[in-house]
Amino acid sequence: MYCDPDPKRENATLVMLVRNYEVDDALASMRQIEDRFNKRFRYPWVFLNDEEFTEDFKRLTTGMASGDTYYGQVPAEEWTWPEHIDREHAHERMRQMEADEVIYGGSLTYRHMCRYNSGFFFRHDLLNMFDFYWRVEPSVEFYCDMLYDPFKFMKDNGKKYSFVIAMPEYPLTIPTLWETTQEFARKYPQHIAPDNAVDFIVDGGRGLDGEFNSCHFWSNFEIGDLNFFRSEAYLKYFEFLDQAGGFYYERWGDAPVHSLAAALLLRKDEIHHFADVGYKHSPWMRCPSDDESHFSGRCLCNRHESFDEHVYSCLPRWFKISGRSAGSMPYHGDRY
Ligand SMILES: Nc1nc2c(ncn2[C@@H]2O[C@H](COP(=O)(O)OP(=O)(O)OP(=O)(O)O)[C@@H](O)[C@H]2O)c(=O)[nH]1
Ligand SMILES: [Mg+2]
Repeated sequence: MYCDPDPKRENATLVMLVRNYEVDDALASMRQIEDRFNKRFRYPWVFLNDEEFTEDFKRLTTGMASGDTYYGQVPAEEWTWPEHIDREHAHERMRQMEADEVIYGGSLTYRHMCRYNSGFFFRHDLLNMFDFYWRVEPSVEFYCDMLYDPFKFMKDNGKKYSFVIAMPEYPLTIPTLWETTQEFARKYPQHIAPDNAVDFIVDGGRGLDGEFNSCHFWSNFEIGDLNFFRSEAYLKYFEFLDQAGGFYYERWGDAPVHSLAAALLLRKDEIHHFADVGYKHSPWMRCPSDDESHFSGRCLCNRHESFDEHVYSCLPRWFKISGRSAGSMPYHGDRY
């Protein structure tokens, strides 16, 4: 158990999986989160890497952090293909996906990364001591001050997963992810939550029998409850997917995996859309649409260029099933 010296803080951390050579991009993300939020709270940062962090990386990122910093290496056995994967077949599929110009279609390390983010990051030794995490990637941008503690908001409101951007996944990366998920749901109905968000991922009210509409939460931003990922339901789901082999024979991303899990294993009221966060992970940005965020000077972004307005945004589906609307800004508790 992580023993936080400040009782005002939640048992939570910022976390970044990152390579040494991405240090400048990591610092750029950190600077923004520190300025917009963390300098008032001083939450710790956990950095994870499949290789050892360099002294330079550690010194620079520790210098940028207002809270404590921790550096961990991913266990080698969690960053490789599992035994049951037919490597020759996987290589063949990778060559094919590369020829089909699927983004990262030919990359093995990208697959290791997606599998790691799907099944392991939340049980790394350094994260075992925390309840909540905020995932940060290198080179992301935050356009708005966050004047309250989102971890406290999550905890006080029973939220277990959250997002800012939702869009369709590229179907060529996940040809059999949905049928594998349907199989899981048939085999383990006890893990499917009542009042879940299946209507976000399947159109027309057809539930688990329908087709996946490819909508997923863009997981490069996530604030979530680590105990959800460490739950029996999620671990069973990950294990089931891992056995099916799609992390390697296809190119299942952690975003659709986390999203399908959140949509089916959680109640929909346990998922939160942070409507007040302005955020960019290239090439897409989104910006709060309400007047107050702009007239107060809290945000600096063009709401008319927001991905929320894009025809590909899945946010309207979320609003439909959650009963929220673009302008509604839920109460977020105390400001500091
Ligand atoms: N340590 C380590 N981190 C990685 C590796 N590959 C990706 N990551 C990290 O995993 C996260 C996701 O990888 P990205 O390359 O950003 O993947 P993406 O967001 O789908 O694609 P782009 O950002 O558009 O390139 C980022 O935080 C990366 O820094 C790797 O081989 N080693
Ligand atoms: Mg990225």
